[in-house]
This record gives sequence, structure tokens and C-alpha cells, in this order.
Amino acid sequence: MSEENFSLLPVPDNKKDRFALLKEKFVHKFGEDPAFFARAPGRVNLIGEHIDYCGYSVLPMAIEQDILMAVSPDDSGKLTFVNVDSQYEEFSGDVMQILITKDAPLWYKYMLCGVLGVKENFCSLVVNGFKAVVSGTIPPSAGLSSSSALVCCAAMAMLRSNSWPMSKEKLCEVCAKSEHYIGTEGGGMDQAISLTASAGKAKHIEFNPLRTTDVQLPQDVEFVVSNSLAEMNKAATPYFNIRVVECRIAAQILAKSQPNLKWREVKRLGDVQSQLGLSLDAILEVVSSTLHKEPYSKAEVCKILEISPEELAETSLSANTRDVESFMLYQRAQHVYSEAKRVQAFKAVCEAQPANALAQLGQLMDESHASCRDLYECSHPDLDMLVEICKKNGAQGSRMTGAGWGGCAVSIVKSDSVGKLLAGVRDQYYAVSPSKAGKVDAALFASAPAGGAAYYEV
Ligand code: ADP
Ligand code: NG1
Ligand code: MG
Repeated sequence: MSEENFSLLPVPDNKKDRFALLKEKFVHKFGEDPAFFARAPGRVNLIGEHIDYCGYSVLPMAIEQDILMAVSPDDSGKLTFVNVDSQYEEFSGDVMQILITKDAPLWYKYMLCGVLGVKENFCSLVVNGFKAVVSGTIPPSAGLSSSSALVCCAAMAMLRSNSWPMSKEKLCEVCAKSEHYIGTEGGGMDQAISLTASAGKAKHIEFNPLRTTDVQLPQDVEFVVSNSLAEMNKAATPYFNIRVVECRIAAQILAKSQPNLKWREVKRLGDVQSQLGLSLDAILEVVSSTLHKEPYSKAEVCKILEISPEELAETSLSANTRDVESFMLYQRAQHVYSEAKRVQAFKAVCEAQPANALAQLGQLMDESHASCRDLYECSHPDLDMLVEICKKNGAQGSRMTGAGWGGCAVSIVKSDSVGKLLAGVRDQYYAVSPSKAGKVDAALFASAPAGGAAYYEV
């Protein structure tokens, strides 16, 4: 990946009204003009769910919905964050005294993750804070990565407020690491696509080291996103980290079963495959012959690894998973390795563009959803129903996207069937429920691959 930096762009004509309104709010609040705008988009993951933190590549695209900030540096070192949505309370603090507690994932803490992540990379005695008015259009807690857009945008605001240089590649890594301060132990997919996306292209994103490659989607297909409207904040609950921990323990037990591997040095399922030098098919065989389908108790895990519960907490658990007593290891490992295969297959179809590309991509997305629902158990009954409705209305394939336990489905559909799909889902999922009907316009949309994060002139 190139050591590219962000440039300062003029505001595009179709975005002028929103930027002007945000500038007005900034002037009203702070009595001065903002110095610049920073913008970071959300994303929809087309395939490769819950495998980035296991070391495997993923295939997302950016969406138009974003986090936008009007920003002005503050040389007194103060941070002041105001949100145009009044449900998010104003925050003010000192840039030299940032403390991100993991008790409640309040909105401004995501911004502090980005600010602190950037600050840790520079040792200046004088550090500017900044004032920001924030406007977001990504549905929150819906699997479209509003959290990482907020982290990345705040990190960009901090960088420019201090005239600190950093390549996009470095910023992806900084933001992926610093979002962990909120409490979730995710991979780097969301930050990488938000910061590096280019319009018209999906991205294949590999990790350790980070590499991004443009993926040309077939010409005659579109992607439709539909929000089940079941919300799930990943940092407010332990579900996300439980999966991270199950994958880590599965990797460690697989490694322990192999005479040549040192299980204490293994953190990810990807490490086991690479250290054994096996294909994904072969490692799936190892999973079948090594792990049992019944849940593992904490006592059994400790017995296999020959460690105490205290040592297990030290080597493998996180703050909000210390009290978890039961782990599904076979199912989680089967999902991860099979999903990693589906990403490779999806990318290969996009590259070869065979006549039946749509059917093949659709099938891979259907298989991904089944695996998330049945093996990874990260779907939600409403989301399963929504996926079925999308399929009945012309989607060639449909799957939950993002972390899950609610949130959005993404469907692949032939371009000339988009209207039928949108109308069918509107009638059969949204219109039938008074609580959902009023939200359909923001919840259901077709999306082309959008551009990535940027700074804009005031
Ligand atoms: P997602 O799938 O959208 O990334 P997360 O649970 O990871 O969901 O993060 C959602 C959180 O991000 C919200 O609870 C909120 O704190 C924050 N957030 C998202 N959008 C905004 C916004 N427009 N303004 C302020 N905070 C936001
Ligand atoms: P969302 O749903 O956007 O919070 C999370 C993780 C990703 C990835 C997906 C599941 C973070 C910031 N994001 O995304 O890294 O693991 O779940 O594929 O932790
Ligand atoms: Mg998130």
C-alpha cells in the first residue's frame, strides 16, 4: 500500500448544503469559522465477517453515509465536542489528560480513542486540542461502522489540528488499535476501509501487514442495504468480545494439539494455519479431528492448556469476558476458516467475472449468512427474517453484515431488479410494523462503492 497522505479537497457541489449548515452551527456555537472539515464514511462488509481479528482478509466497500466534523484547532489544549444530534451531550476536556474508562461507551469516548491514538505517536510538549461540531448519517449500532468512522474522523481532526504528518496506512493501524480503548477487541477492517476507500471500488483488505487492493465488482450488479432496526452497541455488551475470546482459545487449543507449535505464542486462528503451513481445507480437517462440538467449560479449557483459571484470564480473556464459563470452539473455528475461504472465492469471481458471477457471489453470501447464524451465532431473528424477505424479492444472495446481533443485511441483486427488491422489502419488512414504517427511508437503500475519508476546505 502506498504511503499516501490526505489532501485538502474542495467541497463537492452535491455536498455544499450540508457542509454550509454545519459551518453555520459551528459559527453559532464558537463565534468563529471552522478551519477545515474532516469526513470519514461508514462501510458495508460484502463478505468476511468476524475474521479480521483472526488475521484473515475481508472484502468491504465504503458507503455514502458518514461522520462529518467542522473543526478548529485550540491552542489552549482544550477538546470541545458538540453534536448536531441532541441525544449526544456536549463534551469538554483537556488533551493532556485523556482517560477512556470502559464502563459506558459514550459517544465522545470514541472520539477520544482517535485523539489519544494519534497523540501517542508524537512526543510534543505543546499539543493543540480542537473544537468540533459533529454530524453523522450512519445508522448507529447497525453494523455499518459508525463507531470507526467517528474514531477515524476524530483522529484526522487531531492530526490536522497539530499539523502532524501521518500516512493513511499508519493511521489505519493507529485507529484500529485505539478503538480497543472503548473495550471491543476488533480487527482493522472498519478503519482501513473508511480511510482508504476509493469511489467505485470495493477493497480486499489483508492484515499483518495491512494491504488493500481494489476489487472491481461486476458491472450489472448492485448492493442493497436494509437495517433490521434491532440495535446492538458492541462495547456495551460482552457478545463481541466473547467471540474474540472463543477464537483465541480455539486457536490455542488447536496449537496445543500440535507437537511443533508453542500455544502461548498463538493469539489468532490465522496463526495456527500459517504456522502449520496448511491450506484452509486442511486446517478445517484439523478442526474436525481436534475440537468437539459440545461447549467447553472453563475447567476443561484450563485442563487442556495445563494452566490455572487465573493464567487463562491472563493469556486469553479480556476485562468483560473474565466471568464467561462456557466456550463454543469447534463452531467458531469452522466459521472463521470457512469464511476465510469464501472471501478468497468472492475475490476470485470478481477478478474472473464469469458469465454466472452474480449467481456465484450470491451463493457465497448466502453461505456466509448461514455460517454467521448457525456456527458463529451472531445474527438476530429479525435479521434472519429480513434476509429471507430480501431473497424472496429478487436478491441473488443476502447476509447479515458487520458484527451482527442485529443491524443490517446486505443483498446482491441484478441492477434491473433493484426497484423490485426495494419495494418488496419496504412492503414486507417495514410497512407491516408501525414502529419500523416511519424509519424505512434511512433504513433501506441501494449503495454503490463510495469514496474514503478526506479533509475539505471551509
Ligand atoms: P456500529 O456497528 O455502528 O459501528 P457500534 O456499537 O460499534 O456500532 O458503535 C455505535 C456507537 O457509535 C453509538 O452508540 C454512538 O456512541 C457512536 N455513534 C455512532 N454515530 C454517532 C453520531 N452520529 N454521533 C455520535 N456518536 C455516534
Ligand atoms: P462493527 O459492526 O462495525 O462494529 C465489528 C468490528 C470489525 C469486524 C466486524 C465483524 C470494530 C471496530 N469493528 O464491526 O473489526 O470484526 O465487527 O466482521 O471492532
Ligand atoms: Mg463499530
